[in-house]
Amino acid sequence: MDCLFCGIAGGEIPSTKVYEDEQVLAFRDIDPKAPFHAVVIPKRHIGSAAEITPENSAVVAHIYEVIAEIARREKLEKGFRVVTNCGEEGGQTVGHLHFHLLAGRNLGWPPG
Ligand code: D5M
Repeated sequence: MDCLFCGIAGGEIPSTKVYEDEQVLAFRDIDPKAPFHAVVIPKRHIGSAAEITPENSAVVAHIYEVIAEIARREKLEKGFRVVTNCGEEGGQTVGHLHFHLLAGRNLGWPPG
């Protein structure tokens, strides 16, 4: 399977890591939309949020623990936003489940 984020998780494609454990990798977004912008992924391939099932969902809870840990490490005490784009109209461009972690400015609502 040709998947960009599987390549990053496997180390074949370089990234600037902000967190890593056995199940999860977080790295700096290549096209940041906020002063702090990381992408948090499960290392094991899940195509999108639409493919989360009872069998693979445990990693999603772990990802939210990781996000809280990154927020502590990066001192995002003023707040942050977590975004998952899903599918064409949801704005997903990479077909591997990922969570954008954005912080460092006032984030507008609703999103575009
Ligand atoms: O988000 C996909 C995100 O992935 C988008 O914000 C750019 C980012 N991206 C794409 N390629 C790379 C590499 N090589 N390193 C770091 N970040 C990357 P989506 O929600 O699918 O539009």
